[in-house]
Amino acid sequence: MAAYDKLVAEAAADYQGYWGRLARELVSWKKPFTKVLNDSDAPFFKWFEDGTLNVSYNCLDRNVERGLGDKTAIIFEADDGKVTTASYRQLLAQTCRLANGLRSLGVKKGDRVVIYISMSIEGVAAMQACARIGATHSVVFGGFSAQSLRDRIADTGAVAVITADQQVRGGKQLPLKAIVDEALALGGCESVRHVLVAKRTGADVGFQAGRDVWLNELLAGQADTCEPEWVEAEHPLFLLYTSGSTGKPKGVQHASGGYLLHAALTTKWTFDLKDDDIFWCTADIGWVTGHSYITYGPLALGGTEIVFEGVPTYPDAGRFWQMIQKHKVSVFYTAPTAIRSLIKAAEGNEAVHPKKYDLSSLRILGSVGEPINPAAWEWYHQHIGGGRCPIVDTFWQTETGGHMITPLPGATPLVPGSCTLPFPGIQAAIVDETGKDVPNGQGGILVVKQPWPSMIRTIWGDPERFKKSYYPEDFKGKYYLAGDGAIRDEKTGYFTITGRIDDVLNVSGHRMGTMEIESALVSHTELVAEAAVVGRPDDTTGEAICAFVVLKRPRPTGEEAKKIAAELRNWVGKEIGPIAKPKDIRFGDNLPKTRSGKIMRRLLRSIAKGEAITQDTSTLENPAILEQLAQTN
Ligand code: 6R9
Repeated sequence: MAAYDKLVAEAAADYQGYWGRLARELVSWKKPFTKVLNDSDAPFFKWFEDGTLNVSYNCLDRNVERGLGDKTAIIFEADDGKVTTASYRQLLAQTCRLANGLRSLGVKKGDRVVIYISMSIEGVAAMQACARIGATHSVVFGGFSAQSLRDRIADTGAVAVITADQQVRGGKQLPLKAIVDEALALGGCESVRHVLVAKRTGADVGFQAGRDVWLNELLAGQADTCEPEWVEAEHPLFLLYTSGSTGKPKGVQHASGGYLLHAALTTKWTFDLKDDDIFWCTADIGWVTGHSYITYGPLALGGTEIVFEGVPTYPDAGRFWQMIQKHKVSVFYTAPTAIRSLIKAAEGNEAVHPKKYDLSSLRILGSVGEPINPAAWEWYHQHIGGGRCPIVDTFWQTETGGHMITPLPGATPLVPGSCTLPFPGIQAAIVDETGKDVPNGQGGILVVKQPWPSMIRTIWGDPERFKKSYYPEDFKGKYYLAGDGAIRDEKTGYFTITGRIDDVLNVSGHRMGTMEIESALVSHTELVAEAAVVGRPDDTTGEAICAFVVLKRPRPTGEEAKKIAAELRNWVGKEIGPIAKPKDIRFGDNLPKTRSGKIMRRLLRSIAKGEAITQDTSTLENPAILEQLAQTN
């Protein structure tokens, strides 16, 4: 902790000097920067702006040049357990061939490329290849529907899509290319000139000559060296879509230099990554955690990591523990929702209990995506970490690029359920609605008072929305608003995140906007008149999605209600993706509204939880509806 305090003091005394020093130590620059931060156009901050670099050079070539060419970069385990590895030299060659292939198709610096592929070495190489030629990638999680994929392709104006014939998860073959075809057929994606298709299963898929290209054929003719495109530090490395409280998902834009710095630095300090570690982050590359702690951070440091195609419950719920044993994983990073479901599975079935496995290789455990409840924390600590391994509970967001509040392992004294203290250099604080600091022990709104290198640069194509969402006038446009509530412990100053303060739900660690799900429901124009979506606590998934729906026909009951609920669930699955399917759907003649016509969501939240309504309902236009909604189910 003395070292931690020293770093915090260094950042406090000379903020720019601190970040400048780290950017020189961790990132290799083609042209060194002379200026650390440019805040003249706040909140559009620029970091290291006159420096140039290439992110893929930093993650690959640099390690080969350091003598790590034969070191394993990626240990890939397929759904069926088959293992393939790639050394740094091999990953560099694969990335270069793909980068050359993209260039041969006319893809160049500044173009956007959408990647819709499952967990694979190809997926990581595709991201690295985009970075190599200065194309901005936007990875779309393989669980999103054709409609969601279309929206993202259209918003980015991508010139190419990289995908695979199929994906394999939990023993099942699922479509990828067919969904890309469907997405492109929906229209609005005329910018797409090419679809690159990797062969995963060899399944028969549609092929449009001229547009579609088999990846293996494209790569066969390419050289395995490729001159990197040296880009300015602020060049957009990627766009990643995430849910906000209103409107459609927003394309969070990240820069190259500052992002790479924080991805590398947090991997180094939060995970204490050492040369002989086997690091495993179980996230998907479709989420920000997969970007920072699979594709970029560990590779920038020359680490060895696992990339896993499958799911934690196949062939059984011992899969994670079996893989930790098999690959001698030393640093393991996963989500509370996975831990909770594996606790349930282990309690129900001795055979998949972690005690059946040798987990002695582990030295550090991590948690991300949602608050970890103390009971899950204790189980993780005892049964997975053998009571020996520190747990780093890392709070951060798509927008922050890397860890913001987290313990440093072995240093920070741990408290279950608390993400403890800000990462050195991050000015996290808790304020009230007017932006005034609140004293410890009193909850408030989580903000970050100073810009940091890996922060979101803008929302793609919508700078006004960026300003409004993250630098609202309430705080005089000065502080970054995370969208979470938090409280600091009176004695230790430790942070505990109390959850989102906006209309964003966190279901199994996935961010879902209630408005997005409502729009999907009401887009079923034949059936649905009106819909309101709220969250309720769930033991396994953290939060569960509850939809209150008014149909264009009389309120259904019994079997008919079940049938329509199933139809609407599938509809939402098709519109957004299976992760957005409501767990509960209740039908009403109406929704509780104020006299001015506003839906009173806080009442719906109480009903969804099964709580008695204690709130003031005097402004309600139609109080009788509450009883009806409470009865349904
Ligand atoms: C990395 C990631 C961000 C939201 C965030 C917060 C929640 C993430 C957390 C946590 C409590 C943690 N969250 N980590 N809450 N403790 N350790 O998850 O990004 O998908 O953008 O979600 O997730 O609510 O605002 P993203």
